Amino acid sequence: MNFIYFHCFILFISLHGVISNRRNVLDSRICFADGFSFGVATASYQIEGAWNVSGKGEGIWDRYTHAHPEIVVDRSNGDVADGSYYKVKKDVALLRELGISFYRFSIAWSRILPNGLSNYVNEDGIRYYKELLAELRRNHITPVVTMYHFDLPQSLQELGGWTNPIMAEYFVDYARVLLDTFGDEVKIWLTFNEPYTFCEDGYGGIEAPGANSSGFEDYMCGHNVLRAHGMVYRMFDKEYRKKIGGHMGITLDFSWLEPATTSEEDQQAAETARQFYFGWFAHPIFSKSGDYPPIMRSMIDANSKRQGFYHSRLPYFTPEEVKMIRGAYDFLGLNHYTTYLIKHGSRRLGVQPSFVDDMNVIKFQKDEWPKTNSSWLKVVPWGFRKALNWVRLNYRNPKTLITENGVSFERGLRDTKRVNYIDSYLRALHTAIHQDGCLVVGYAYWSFLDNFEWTRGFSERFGLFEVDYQSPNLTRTARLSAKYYTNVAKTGCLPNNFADYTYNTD
Ligand code: GBH
Repeated sequence: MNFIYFHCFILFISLHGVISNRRNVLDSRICFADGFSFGVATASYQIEGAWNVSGKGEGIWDRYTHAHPEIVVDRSNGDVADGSYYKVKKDVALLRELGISFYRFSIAWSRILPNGLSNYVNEDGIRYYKELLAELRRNHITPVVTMYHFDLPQSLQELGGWTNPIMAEYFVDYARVLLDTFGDEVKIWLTFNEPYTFCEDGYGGIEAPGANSSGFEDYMCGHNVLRAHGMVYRMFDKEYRKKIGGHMGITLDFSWLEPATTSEEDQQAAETARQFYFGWFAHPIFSKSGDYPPIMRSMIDANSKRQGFYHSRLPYFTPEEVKMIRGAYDFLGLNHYTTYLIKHGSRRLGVQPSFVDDMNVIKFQKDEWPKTNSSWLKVVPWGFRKALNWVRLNYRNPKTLITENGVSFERGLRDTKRVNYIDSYLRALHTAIHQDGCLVVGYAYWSFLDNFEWTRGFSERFGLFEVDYQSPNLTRTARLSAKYYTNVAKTGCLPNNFADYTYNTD
């Protein structure tokens, strides 16, 4: 067993025990198990910049932000972003300072395959990620790599992007290049980040590629992404696992959805919403029976029929596909940020047809819940515990890695609100693990750095490190939360009071 494989083996199976004797018996702090891992997360388009440098092909977010600057609140784009493409050494030094044990980042498909296809591989793209991996290795930080975080090569979008079934084959080819090239170094893989988000917001809405075709193209996208995920997992299992080892999962976003009232109708509506928002992608992969959630199947079939369609707008898997996709995971990557309330909807919600109309629920948040700098994100830590338990009960307690949890606040280094957010969510997570028995092996904070927040541009800041976008070298400065998180990562414990890590940020 080589070092890296051993490292991952420990991370996932026996829970890597680098930090031992963290506490004595009199210590009243809340502590995670010795093997529990802390990390931070980023994504290629949001931090790299260098959008057209050294052979990189155009991605859909390049095209979209250039053609439609008005779609981004501050009319910014990811052309330069955090310039992480040029700052491998600097960024890894900061990661090391954080004391974390893993770093989750994504690979830009069009940096590796500029046209999206496997016949031409861009050597400089390979060089960049190899350099990053080597630097992480030197610093004993385990890479967790996402193959796809929203940035499809533009050339593939011209073919219809994820609405085209052939995209699954092209994704398999891309994954093969990644496994062949980086498989020796990377042992923890995520195929996709948040298919719900890029299928619903991208194909059902106005994020890139901005198809705005909810109730149709969102379902086509989801269908092909699920097929693509299953195909890559089976290829990994058959051709790579024995040879190079490793673990493969998928990252899904799960906001907790709580019934607005105790009425039977609202309880039912909240469960339907969970099946639509989360079960859409989780049920085919993680449930015992596989395929789409039965409630999603029946509601969309019935709605389609009522609307005069001969075929359901939600495509059908073949029995072979159901089998291929079911169980296609070694672990679940879970993103969790916030909670919503759900009320039963009275028919005809918004545009018809649409995802929201098919689901027939009303989603909102409570005014009293603490606000953040993102309109969709309220601080509701108890929802984290509920979401984790719902996963445990519905999908036979899968091994889970929290691949994102985080919050945006205003600029500034004394971000006590962020410290409070992380601390309260980590407490909820601790309860879910130690009282409820959820099998969670690690936690990544989103994000390592302030970055390009899609249609919110640079106006929403999620970073443990602040980035000064006015300074020519995009200076990174640790916030108070970086110090707090360093303490947590190094001790495995939540400090009893914030004075434990108070530090002068001036
Ligand atoms: C994550 O998604 C993404 O994985 C990550 O790239 C991103 O940086 C991070 O969130 C923080 O934003 O604008 O009101 O229509 C979390 C799920 C889905 C939440 C899209 C925000 C848009 C809400 N996100 N959603 S709104």
